[in-house]
Amino acid sequence: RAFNSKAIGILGVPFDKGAGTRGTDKGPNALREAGLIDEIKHISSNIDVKDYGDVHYELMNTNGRKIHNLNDLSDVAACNKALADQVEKIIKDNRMPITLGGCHSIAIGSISGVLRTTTPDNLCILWVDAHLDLNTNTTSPTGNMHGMPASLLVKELRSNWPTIPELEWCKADLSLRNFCWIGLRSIDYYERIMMEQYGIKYFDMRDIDRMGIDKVTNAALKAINPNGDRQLHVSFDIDSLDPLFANSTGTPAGAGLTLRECLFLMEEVHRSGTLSSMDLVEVNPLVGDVRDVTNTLNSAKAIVCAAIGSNRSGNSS
Ligand code: 6HN
Ligand code: MN
Ligand code: MN
Ligand code: MN
Repeated sequence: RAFNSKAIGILGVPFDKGAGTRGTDKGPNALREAGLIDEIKHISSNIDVKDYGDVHYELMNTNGRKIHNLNDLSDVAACNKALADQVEKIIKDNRMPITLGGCHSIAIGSISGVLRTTTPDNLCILWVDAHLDLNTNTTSPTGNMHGMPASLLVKELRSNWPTIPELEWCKADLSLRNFCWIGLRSIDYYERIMMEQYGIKYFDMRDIDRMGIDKVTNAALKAINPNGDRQLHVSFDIDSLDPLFANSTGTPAGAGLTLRECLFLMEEVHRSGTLSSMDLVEVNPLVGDVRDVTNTLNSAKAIVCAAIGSNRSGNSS
C-alpha cells in the first residue's frame, strides 16, 4: 500500500442535490480557479498531481419507486455511482484521490470507491464536520441526503434502511467502530440517540475546548487506528470551520474550529503517514459576499495542502 504517496489525483464533483441550498456544484471549479492545483505543486518538488476533471453522470433507468424523505435520490445515487468508479480508477492509477465537492452526499461514492480497493477492516474514517451526517430517511428532519452519507456506509444501520434499488451498488459494510468524528456541534435529536446507542467515537467542540486540538487529534487517530496499520480516509466538511473562516457553506454552524486548529489537525494526519484518500466538501461560492468566498476558498486550499504535506514549519524539498 502506498501511504503518503506523493502522487495525487484531484477529482471534482460538481453536485449539490444532496443539500437544501444550491451552489456546492460550483465548489470544484472555484477551488481550481483559486489556484488549488498550483498550490499543491508548490508544496514540494516531488509532488505529482493530476487533475482528473469532473465527475459526470446520467440518471439510471431503474423506474425507481419513490422512497420516503430522500430528496433527489435518483441524482444522488447516479452521481455517486459514477464517482465510485472514478475514485477506484484513481487508486488503481496509484494515486491518492482527493475528491472536491459538492455536497457531503458525495462521501457515499467516494468511500465506496475506496472500499473496492481494500477491505472494510483495513479502512478507518475521520469525519471532520459540525454535523454527524448519520441520519436515515426516517430520522432526517430535512430529507437532504448530505445529512445521511455516514449512515449509508455502515453495517450497523443497514436494518434501519429500506431497500433502495438505485443504491444497490453501494455495498456499505464499514463498521461504526472504524469512524471518529471531530468538530461536532449541530446534532439532530435522533442522531444523538444513535450516538449513545452505538457508542460512537467523537470529539465535539466541548472536547476540543477541554483537551486542545493536539490531544484530540492524536486520540482520534489512535481510536480508529490503534496499531497504525489501517489506511485513513478523511471526509472533511468545510462547515467544521467557524464561519469566520468558512462562511460560504450551506449549513454553517457557529462557534466552530479555527483555521489553525484545522491546519494542525491535517498536519498531524499527514505526519501519521496513513492518509490514503480524502474528501473536501460543502464549499459553496454562492453563499456570502466576495470576502466570505475568498476566505472559504483560502481555508479549503490550506486544509488540502496541509493534508498532503504543506507544513507551517517550512518545507525543505
Ligand atoms: N452536511 N443534520 C442536518 C440534516 O439535514 O440532516 C444537516 C446536515 C448537514 C450535512 O453539512 O454535510
Ligand atoms: Mn462548475
Ligand atoms: Mn456539515
Ligand atoms: Mn457533512
